[in-house]
Amino acid sequence: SPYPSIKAFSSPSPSPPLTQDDLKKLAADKAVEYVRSGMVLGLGTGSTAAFVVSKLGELLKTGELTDIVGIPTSKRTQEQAASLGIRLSGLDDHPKLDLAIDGADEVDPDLNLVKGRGGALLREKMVEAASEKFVVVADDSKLVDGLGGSGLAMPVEVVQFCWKYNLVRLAELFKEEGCDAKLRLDGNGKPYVTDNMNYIVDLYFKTPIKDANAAGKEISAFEGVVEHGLFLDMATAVIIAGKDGVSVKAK
Ligand code: ABF
Repeated sequence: SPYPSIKAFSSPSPSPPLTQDDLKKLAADKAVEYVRSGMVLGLGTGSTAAFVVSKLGELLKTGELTDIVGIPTSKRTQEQAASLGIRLSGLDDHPKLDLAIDGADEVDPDLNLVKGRGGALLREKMVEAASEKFVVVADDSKLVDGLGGSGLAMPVEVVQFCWKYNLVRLAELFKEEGCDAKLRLDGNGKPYVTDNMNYIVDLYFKTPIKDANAAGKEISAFEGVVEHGLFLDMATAVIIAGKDGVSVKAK
């Protein structure tokens, strides 16, 4: 035909929408911009943090970063980082970190967090509390108005001994929030065992936690509770990736 096809006039087809993994990677790449050579760095756990670790591996390989010491927050992260040739250490040798980067399950407007659905909350909290700066990486599905408001689990790590005793006490503590407490199971229907050989009781709330500060203190006061997933006043910045781009909220 003498006429050019309509296709020739049409604008290029729009790029496919970003997947959740694309968003996680965008947040991870932004966070890695905070990393400098020579830093002692807390390495988080979870799929978003895994993008951070692999980006660090790339930059060490190209020589854009040098002399990084990583403090992993789980055995999983330890294995990933080791496979990328990242030098690793622990809090005993490096009790002060320059920066920790990790994911989160919920982020509230004041940068308070729920963490630990990945099961690594104890080491995460220890490493992140020891860090001068703690940057959170997340996609925008993690934003909530109040902690516990996503309807997903808020984990509490408990010792194995008489775990049910604490499960019942935890459910009772959050009666007003309509709390359902469940022992976390692994893929085989057996109790999930953390890196520290403890169990996890997952708390599901019908309404957000009324006073997260008070709740954190009350949970910690239970004998046999090792740690909980409320990370309050710990994050120095949160990097959120959404379909409209990446935003950084800092304290
Ligand atoms: C870690 O990984 C945990 O504290 C949190 O539970 C989880 C988030 O995982 P993902 O990035 O895969 O959503 O940060």
